[in-house]
Amino acid sequence: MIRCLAFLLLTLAQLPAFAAGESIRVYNWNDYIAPEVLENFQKQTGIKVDYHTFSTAEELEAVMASGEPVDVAVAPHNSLPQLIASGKLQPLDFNQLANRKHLDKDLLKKLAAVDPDNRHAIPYLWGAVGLAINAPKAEAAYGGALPHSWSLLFDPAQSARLASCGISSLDAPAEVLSVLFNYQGRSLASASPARIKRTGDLLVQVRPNLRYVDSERYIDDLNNGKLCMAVAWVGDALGAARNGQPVTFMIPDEGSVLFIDNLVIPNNAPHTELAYRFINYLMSPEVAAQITSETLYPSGNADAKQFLDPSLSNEPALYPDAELKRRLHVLETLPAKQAEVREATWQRFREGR
Ligand code: N2P
Repeated sequence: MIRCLAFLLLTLAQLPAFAAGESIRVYNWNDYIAPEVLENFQKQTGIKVDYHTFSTAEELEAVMASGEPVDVAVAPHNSLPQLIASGKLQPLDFNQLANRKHLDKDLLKKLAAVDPDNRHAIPYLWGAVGLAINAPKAEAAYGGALPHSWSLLFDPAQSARLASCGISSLDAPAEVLSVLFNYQGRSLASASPARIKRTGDLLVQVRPNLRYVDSERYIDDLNNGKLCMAVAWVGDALGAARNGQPVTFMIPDEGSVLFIDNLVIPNNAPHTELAYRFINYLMSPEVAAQITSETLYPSGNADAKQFLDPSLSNEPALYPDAELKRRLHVLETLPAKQAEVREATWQRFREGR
């Protein structure tokens, strides 16, 4: 009888701590996790993940504003000040995040500028914006070697030469406007609303040279050779190369922006305790490495590196060297008035009119 009871207790101890049927609702960017990570979490814990994706920061903002109950979301760093100020995020209980010790300290320091003391956000994946270039197609259309410059996009005469082989832009107003200001030798952070509007006019001027403005559609099109140049997030560009396309990820000489995407627990999360378990799972170095290997975005987890294939831990786009780091700046957060002008300008660009 005693032996039997001991066996039963042992068996119970090995079962997931949560009864089947519990679930959490998660919102993440498209193509931003390894599917087996979700499957393994569900298998190991019995917690079902009701997984949703979005492809623009604006979509996530709409979800957060709608009051829909969400347990875990992946929010860009430049959305954090507004989310925190409006009370949309829970301050984190670090005691429930044992794997927090693996996080990249430099990244935490950068994040503290938008989330004081790192109270609300856990860096998940990050990276640069650049140009994904299918060189054989682009050089043929351009008529020779390509300059290492954002002029390929922002100079209307240059982008017109590439229009026939297909250009696309991310639907990412903060990133693209910041890169354009930087290309012009100016800073978006200190720009007046009038200046933002004028700079937006330049974007509208090159719009006819672009096929579309979309942050998801370009992934397939790069993979199928249907575009020769795309404003891209690093992992999406490296993904096309992994799929055998002659696509390279170029960070032009003028430099570019960095984004940091973060795991957060919204204030209205119905299952906070399960949310912590999910976040802590994603923060284990092996799991973080699995995610980087699949998505090709650099990890917020410093200890993930040792679990990566050397082809990835030696990839400069994932682990930039000092020279590249100097040319990358963290995407700035704009005051509300400037952000409004940026959005209005962007509508015109996105729709192409
Ligand atoms: C991957 C999404 C990248 C997120 N498709 C950039 N913030």
